[in-house]
Amino acid sequence: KVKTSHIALTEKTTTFLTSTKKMLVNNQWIESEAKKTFDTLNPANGNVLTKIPIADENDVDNAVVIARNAFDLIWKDGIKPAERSDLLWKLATLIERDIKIFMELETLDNGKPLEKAKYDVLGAINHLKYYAGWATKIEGTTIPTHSNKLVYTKKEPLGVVGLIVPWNFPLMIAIWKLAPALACGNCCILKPAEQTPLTALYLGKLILEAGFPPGVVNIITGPGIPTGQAMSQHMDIDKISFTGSTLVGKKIMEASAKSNLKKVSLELGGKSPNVIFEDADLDMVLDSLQWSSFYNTGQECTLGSRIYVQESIFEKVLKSFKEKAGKMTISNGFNNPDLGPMISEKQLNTVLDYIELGETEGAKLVYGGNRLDGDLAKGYFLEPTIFITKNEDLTIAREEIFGPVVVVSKFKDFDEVIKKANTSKYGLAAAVWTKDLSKAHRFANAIDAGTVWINGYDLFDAAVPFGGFKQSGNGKEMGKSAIDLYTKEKAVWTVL
Ligand code: TXE
Repeated sequence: KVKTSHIALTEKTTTFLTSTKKMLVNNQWIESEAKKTFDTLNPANGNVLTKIPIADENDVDNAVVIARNAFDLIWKDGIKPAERSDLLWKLATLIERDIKIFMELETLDNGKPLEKAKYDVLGAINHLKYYAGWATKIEGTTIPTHSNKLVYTKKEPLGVVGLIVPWNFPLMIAIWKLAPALACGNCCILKPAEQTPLTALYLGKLILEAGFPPGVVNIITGPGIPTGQAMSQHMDIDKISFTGSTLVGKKIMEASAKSNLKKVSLELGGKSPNVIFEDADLDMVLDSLQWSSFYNTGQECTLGSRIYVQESIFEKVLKSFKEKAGKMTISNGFNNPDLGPMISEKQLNTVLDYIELGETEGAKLVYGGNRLDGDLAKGYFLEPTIFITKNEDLTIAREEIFGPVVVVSKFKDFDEVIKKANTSKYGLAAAVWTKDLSKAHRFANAIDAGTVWINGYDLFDAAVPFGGFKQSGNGKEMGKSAIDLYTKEKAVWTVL
């Protein structure tokens, strides 16, 4: 039973929540063949929101056959780039119309504060509009070789692409993948995370309303095993685009190698350094630090989870950081707090285990560390948590925790902090705070990370490539780079 009585949901959200959830394949709503389902929960109180189908190998296979036919028969040659562009723009305007419903569903399913869910939906809309522009601008080149040869290149769609999405930004990351994949002319099989399937399924309704031809966008649901695994092992999926854990990213690459060598792009974990030099504008730093450390209850791949502060300002920064953390509000996302719950009991327990380990390994817990009780006891709420340490080898300083937990440490000078910052196996993002722009750019050169922010944090735009180095993944989403992720380049030689 859906318990939402204390929340005034819009009527459309309630109707959607109480309807039977099916998967979208060939523009039809279908159950899984085996009729198995799982529950999706509200992390603010642990209540079951609704039942969701589990797609097994057969269901995945069925979706692939449909997507392949749609690609061969309709989408590949029968639709002009300008029509793809129109469809993407139309989808963006439909999401705009239903923004409140998306926000409510995201808050129910993921727990995030309603106003923060709005940023995600706006991000999704911007992405669709940006890639609607790209659909008509995917061009090849002509290459001079010999005077009696004409050589040109074409960028062709890959065919059928599988898009596997995590639960931390469910709609937004789905669109980060769907928008460029469709702009490039692929047919898609989208699998949302099992924790947060609702916005993807609602999106399916708008896919139909926008008028996408049957089989072009298919949305199937289920856990990593069997659903995601069946996708990554499938012999007729041309590419998997994945965002999630490094562990699963490796499994997907392995499955690709063992099946059809499908292309794989991966956006994985991080342990991003946030470096504060003594000549930084401290007001700017301190306005940002609580958000770069705890945004989305720390469930963010770019989280600035390793904070390095130059020794002369260490105490001052730490004092103010603790005060700001202490003022952050924590509550059900519908109350618009700073921080909502964590996604699940499992994730909460993982993070609590890291906190315990941090203390046993000798880091000093200077703020937080506790699950919230009282009115919030049924949900998965955790205090923002700050450790300090001198030891870079601690587990909590090396591994991605994926919760509101940061480790702060001191550094003396530029060379020391670069060395420390670059020790990580991850290389997703990094930030540097200083008024000395020459130093900032030397930092940007020296740091091994796919994104560097100077005097800011978590800046994103549909036009700017995003993706990690080292074990944070491969391939760049967003911007022009995503066009390369969803196309293959063909060279054509002509003897004149
Ligand atoms: O991720 P999973 P989980 C990291 C973060 C977090 C950890 C575990 O450190 O603590 O991962 O989270 C699908 N084949 N990130 O367990 O399992 C799954 O159904 C194919 C970082 O939730 O990687 C879901 O759709 N697919 C991150 C998606 O993979 C599989 C975001 C992500 O789930 C699969 C989330 C399999 N064998 C977690 N197993 C980021 N980069 O932002 C699971 N999946």
